Amino acid sequence: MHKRWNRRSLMKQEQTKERPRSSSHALVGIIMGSTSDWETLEHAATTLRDLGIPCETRVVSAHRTPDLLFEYATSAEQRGIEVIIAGAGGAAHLPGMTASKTVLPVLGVPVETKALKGLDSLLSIAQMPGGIPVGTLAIGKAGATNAALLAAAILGTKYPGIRESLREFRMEQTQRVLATPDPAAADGTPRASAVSSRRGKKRTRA
Ligand code: RP5
Repeated sequence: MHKRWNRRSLMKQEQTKERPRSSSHALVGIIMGSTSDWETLEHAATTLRDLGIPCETRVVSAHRTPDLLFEYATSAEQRGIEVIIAGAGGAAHLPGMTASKTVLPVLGVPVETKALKGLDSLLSIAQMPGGIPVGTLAIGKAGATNAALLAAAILGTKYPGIRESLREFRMEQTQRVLATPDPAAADGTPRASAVSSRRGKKRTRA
């Protein structure tokens, strides 16, 4: 029989573990199929660092080191990891195989490839069979950054401090966009209206 959870018992559980074990204890595990994927996955690591979320980074290849993949995925929960970000390119089996060996949320980042521009990675990661989900992000840098932000949102349901860091990040991002409403004005390029009004003045003088 399935155990029935109610909100009160869940909240009681959360009260006992609402803080990470220590400020440096990794909550997010970032794994990638190759050192060549670091160029992409470093954006996940940087974003987590900016949000103050401790993470660990490892090369774990589904094809070249399958035993290590199994060991990583099966021990992650016990080691205190709460979300796994897995990036891979081509026949990108790492996120799916990791998800098959843990109940932790796994976020997949398709790495852009030379041959197929990452479409191969995207489809390999996204097309999981029903029953083993991988939260699949966009190809490349945007996907890596968003994987970290999504990890923060997941952790934010448990850690209020992380939720507030994420809220602050979003507010700053909005402010940055609003601060530069006209990119032409910002880089010194004259605006179309200013150019046409100068032309109009010339015509008047002639
Ligand atoms: C995948 O093969 C890796 O995730 C990487 O994106 C790709 C190429 O790996 P390398 O040949 O650069 O090591 O398993």
